[in-house]
Amino acid sequence: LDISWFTDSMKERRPVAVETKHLIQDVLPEVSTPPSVVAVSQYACQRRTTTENHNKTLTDAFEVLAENYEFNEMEGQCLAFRRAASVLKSLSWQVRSSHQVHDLPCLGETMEELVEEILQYGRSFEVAKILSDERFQTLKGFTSVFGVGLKTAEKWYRRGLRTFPDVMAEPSIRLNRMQQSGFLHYGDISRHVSKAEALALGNIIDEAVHAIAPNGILTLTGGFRRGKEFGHDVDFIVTTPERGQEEGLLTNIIKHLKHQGILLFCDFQPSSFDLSKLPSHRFEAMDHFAKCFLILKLEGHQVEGGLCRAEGDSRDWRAVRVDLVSPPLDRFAFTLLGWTGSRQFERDLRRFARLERRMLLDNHALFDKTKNEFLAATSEKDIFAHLGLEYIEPWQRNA
Ligand code: DCT
Ligand code: MG
Repeated sequence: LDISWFTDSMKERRPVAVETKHLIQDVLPEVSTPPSVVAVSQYACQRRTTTENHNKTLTDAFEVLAENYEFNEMEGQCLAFRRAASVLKSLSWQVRSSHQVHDLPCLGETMEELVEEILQYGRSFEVAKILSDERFQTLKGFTSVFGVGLKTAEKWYRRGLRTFPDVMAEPSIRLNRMQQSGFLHYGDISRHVSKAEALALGNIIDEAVHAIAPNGILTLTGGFRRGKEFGHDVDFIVTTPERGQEEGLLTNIIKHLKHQGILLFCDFQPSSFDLSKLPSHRFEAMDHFAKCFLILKLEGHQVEGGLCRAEGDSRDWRAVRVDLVSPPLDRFAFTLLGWTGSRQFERDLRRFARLERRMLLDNHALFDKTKNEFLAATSEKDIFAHLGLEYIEPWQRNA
């Protein structure tokens, strides 16, 4: 019996995923305990989470509860359920009994009972109640519109509005430009973007970048960099080795796309990045680099295998959401790590840095509070090394 894979993974402290399951199942087909050979960390940045989720029924339920807590501004509870869902996503095995989650981090007694209920009845009473709740459904619908956040959705709900036509017919509502485009292109941008479509957009933007700056650098990030097959948008980082030119690069890319007639919407946010002001007390979620939130027109002939189209749609184009962020080159590694996500992975990277290492991490920099200095990095690997973490590949960051 060759067990080198086992010792190798122990050396890497990698959860002994699929292989262990197969090994145990091959030898003892009736075995009911999961291969919890390696303890699961409470931090997502110490777990390897691929896109393969063996516990989707459970994690979907946990995420509905988390979202409902978010809608009710119960942040602590929301985060607790997001964390628990993330732990379950990292498992290389399917939970078949609630006892199996007993020793997992971030899953308390209530959550164990919830797992028990779902495993026994195939659903949770509380989740079903939330899904049929009018307020939940309405807020979910409104916040699914590009440019509509929870505050706005809540305001519309309190005014008695329940549907998109209600919003359109309400004379006192003045939609901003982003929301107008959000409603205008709702059908297209609420439909997922495929990997082929993301690659096609990559080609279009790459051509724009190189028409402007021959040594410009375009990098795919976000969910597609993590190996997802589908996303709600496509995220890219654009930068240039020329110091201070990155913001100009972005505005010129926008001009280029406009000239091509494919720019359906653009919200450009200039850079407010100032390294001398770091580290700020609140290492905020959104970074200060120049960025733009776009809606682009993608044509069928540009996409290998064609567009993701709604049934009965005869157009040969669709609208797609694209985000571009443009950091200075010496901030690239931090931006790449931050924008690759997942959000849960990022949250835990920062929490780990703060609580376990007395360091502050965000999309701009890593600051060591003990040494009172910034730690330089030219790659994601450098940042993991500074944090004393094993390197986690992008496709293992789907926490
Ligand atoms: N991000 C960030 N700060 C924010 C929002 C996002 O640093 N305020 C990071 C985390 C994930 C990444 O940017 C991309 O964000 P999304 O596109 O929302 O997430 P995604 O993982 O790409 O998901 P999807 O596949 O649905 O686009
Ligand atoms: Mg994305």
